[in-house]
Amino acid sequence: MDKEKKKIALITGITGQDGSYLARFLLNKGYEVWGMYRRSSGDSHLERVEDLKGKINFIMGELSDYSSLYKVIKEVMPDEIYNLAAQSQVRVSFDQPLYTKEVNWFGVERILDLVKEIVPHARVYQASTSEMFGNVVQSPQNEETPFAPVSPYGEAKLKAHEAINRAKKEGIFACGGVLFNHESPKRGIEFVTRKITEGIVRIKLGLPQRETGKNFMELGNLDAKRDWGFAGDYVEAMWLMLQQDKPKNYVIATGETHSVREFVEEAFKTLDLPLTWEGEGINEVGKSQGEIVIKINPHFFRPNEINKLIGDPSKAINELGWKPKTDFKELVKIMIESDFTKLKKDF
Ligand code: NAP
Ligand code: G4F
Repeated sequence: MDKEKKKIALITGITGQDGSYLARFLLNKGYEVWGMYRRSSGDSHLERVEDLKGKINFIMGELSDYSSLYKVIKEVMPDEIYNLAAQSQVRVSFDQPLYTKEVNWFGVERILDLVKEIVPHARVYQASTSEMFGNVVQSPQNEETPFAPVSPYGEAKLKAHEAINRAKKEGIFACGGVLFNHESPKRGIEFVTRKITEGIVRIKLGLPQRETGKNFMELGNLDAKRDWGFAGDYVEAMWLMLQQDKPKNYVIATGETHSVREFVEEAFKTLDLPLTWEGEGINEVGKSQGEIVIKINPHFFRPNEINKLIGDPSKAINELGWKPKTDFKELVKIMIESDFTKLKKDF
């Protein structure tokens, strides 16, 4: 890319998992990258992007505040906007439904309104989600599958997705990437995959669990199935969507589904630890070398659960030339190795 004509990208949610991968990807593509972060009482939320200080521009902004978004967009004047910021935890959305809608739905309406006013040429990527499908019967899910969300998070994201479709009809280049679960060593510890890899490494090293201080992990529904990919692969798809001739929505997934139980089993295998299951329902336990290492805690169940998600990424493969590069086993290995290295250092 010509130095004088660097494209300007604005990433909201720069401090999150995807923001940190996408910023690196766009820097490599020669973009001038601006990352929007929100106010916090400390600096710790910047840890995923610590090494990007001096390489990208950081700008403070808040999705629930129109005037702050106005200032951000006016100052950055982006060519591409990647709206990754969100209250992204499904479980939390049941306890904070209105806040979740304020940020995940109205935040998107605010951005689209400002794009129309200030930068109508800008291309907009919206972080839509497989959570919008709910417990739909069609499997695997693709771009034609009807949406039927079962959580406030899914509902808010669907409203935002509809706003994106509306903006498209009004002439804005806006795309909704319907991304299935994607994970990495940078995944937040409150999501199940990272909770598992970090927790099992603690078991391997004989360290107490971070959450409970005890020697066993607590998990919720072991039988939910998700289509898990690697975040580093998925940010490329976000960028590709904004480089097309026409704005379209795409499903981004691996096309494989695994249960939480299978993720746990694979993680134990990766660390050469034995694992057996005993009991049923909330009394089920996971045992390793004679010790109980996993218990079920109903606190982690959801009022409404999605039992199985599996995506069909054919449209993205055919039209974007995108494909997932990291398979399930490799993903578990990458996450385990990273947690092992981190915890071993502090040990
Ligand atoms: P994440 O790690 O939870 O990051 C979310 C980001 O949003 C953080 O930077 C967070 O800032 C920021 N944020 C939250 N509320 C905000 C607000 N009110 N104003 C401004 N910023 C705010 O999520 P992720 O995994 O990177 O996911 C990125 C996006 O993709 C999210 O929109 C998520 O809903 C969506 N998505 C994710 C997946 C997945 O499997 N990862 C799948 C489909 C869709 P703090 O650091 O200050 O909290
Ligand atoms: O890791 P999770 O919390 O991810 P979830 O709910 O699927 O949401 C993630 O993926 C969505 C895409 O489909 C994104 F839109 C969203 O932002 C987020 O990134 O839970 C995965 C599964 C669920 O079925 C949950 O019930 O794991 C089950 N689970 C079992 N025990 C647990 C636990 N989930 C969490 N977080 N913690 C547990 O202890």
